[in-house]
Amino acid sequence: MRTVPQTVFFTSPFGALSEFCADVASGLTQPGQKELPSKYLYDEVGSALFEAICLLPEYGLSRAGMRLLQRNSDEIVGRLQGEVLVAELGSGTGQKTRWLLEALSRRQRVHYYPIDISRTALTRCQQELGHLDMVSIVGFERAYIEGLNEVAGRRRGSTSLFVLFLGSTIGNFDRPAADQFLARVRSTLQEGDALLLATDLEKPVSQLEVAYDDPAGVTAAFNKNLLARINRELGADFDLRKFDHVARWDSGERRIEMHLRSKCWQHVSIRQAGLRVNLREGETIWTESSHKYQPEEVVQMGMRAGFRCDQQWFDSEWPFAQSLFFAA
Ligand code: AVI
Repeated sequence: MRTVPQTVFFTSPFGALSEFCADVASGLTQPGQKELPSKYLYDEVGSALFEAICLLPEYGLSRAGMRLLQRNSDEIVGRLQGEVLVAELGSGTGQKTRWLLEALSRRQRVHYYPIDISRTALTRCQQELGHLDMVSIVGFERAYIEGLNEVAGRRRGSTSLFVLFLGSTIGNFDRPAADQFLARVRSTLQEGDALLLATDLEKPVSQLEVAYDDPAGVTAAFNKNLLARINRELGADFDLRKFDHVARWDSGERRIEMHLRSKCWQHVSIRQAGLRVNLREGETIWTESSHKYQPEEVVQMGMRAGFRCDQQWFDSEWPFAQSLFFAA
């Protein structure tokens, strides 16, 4: 049966710019290490650059996640009980989700709720998935937990929720913040609801360093675009040529950190924040962390948040895991 795809965006009109301005100001004026939150890497240019990163031979992460879903979606979906509503945290372009939705649509009508702070991502997701038979899409332009609460409010009767967190974005949270985030996800769920969580696994440092500092310079452009975004949106005057992209492995925290290192002593003004910032030669602005996991660590992380791990699937080419949890 062919159903007419339904797409509705619930948009978020307030406060985005002033929150960005406040976060930039506090990250660049805090004592010690200057920081910018990684969520701001993803404006329209940054999202396009991230998609280009995913095509790089050095960056195997997203292809691994995709392969796992392509190969195992029927099995994953087969482990879910009864009717489910699907909520995806950070839909991105929706490409990886296709396999799961197709598998589910072979057994039920699918209500799919992508949740993303980027309207562009939701639109791309609709373009990618909107034509699937038996699938209706209602996108939420929201922060993850806020959107998830709204989706949870739509459940009826014995329908359960199947939450997808597929981009391995959990790795961009510090470990304690990842625990807290999963606990917040759990608190919006009922016993028996499911969570499919993607995580990038530990691998040789040389492989990680080149994945986050590719020779073509795409990741460097992705990182520097954050400064360009601050220029565009907050009237700042960062000179991107005065910064180097740096990707370094922290063996204690088991994470790749991305920084922007100032090549010289410089000052920058950010008009909308009414701020002037000094940077020393060699000083860095920390823009992202990407934590890498051991498989058992992922199981434990889910358990601490109130889930039980049902099954994990691993990619054989690029160490990466999809872990299926049920709310306990
Ligand atoms: C979105 N996230 C999982 C990516 C990662 O690998 O941590 C973001 C990224 N940063 C640099 N390259 C890709």
